[in-house]
Amino acid sequence: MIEVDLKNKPKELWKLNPYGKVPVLVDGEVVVYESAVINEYLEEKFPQVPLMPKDLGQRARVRIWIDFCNSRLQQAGGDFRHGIEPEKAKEKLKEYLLTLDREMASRDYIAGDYSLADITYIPFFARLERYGVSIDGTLPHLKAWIDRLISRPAVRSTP
Ligand SMILES: N[C@@H](CCC(=O)N[C@@H](CS)C(=O)NCC(=O)O)C(=O)O
Repeated sequence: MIEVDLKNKPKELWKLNPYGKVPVLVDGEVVVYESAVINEYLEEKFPQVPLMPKDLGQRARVRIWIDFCNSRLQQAGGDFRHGIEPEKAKEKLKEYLLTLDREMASRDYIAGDYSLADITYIPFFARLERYGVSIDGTLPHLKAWIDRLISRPAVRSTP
């Protein structure tokens, strides 16, 4: 694993990813960027550890929740963090977290079994303070899901 100083990006990063962002996966000759695409690549490369359901409808559910994280939650969190209409971003964050709390009232994982959808939320949940978010007793189902995810050994052992 190569860590990159994002305030002083090396030229190599731009060669690998025209967006100049991390993460980037280099697998031999294959270069993959965009975390959702990296996750799908790893899913297809290592089918022995399935993180996508077989059922077509369930697969769509997984992708809907991946999209919710990337296009809504992460977007609002990023806006808050970078001071882009922060009040509006905070309202959006509250709305999205409430939606997730309601969803999680009836299940342990966001789209059935533990899947790529849950994994997509982990970086956000592991850094809630960055986004000015604290999860209190008003969002108990969301809190239980976050605890379930961040206490996984693979998550705990990730720096
Ligand atoms: N949609 C991209 C977003 C990647 C992203 O924003 N990465 C941040 C670090 S978490 C970054 O590289 N920021 C540096 C920059 O935007 O200049 C993904 O999911 O991979």
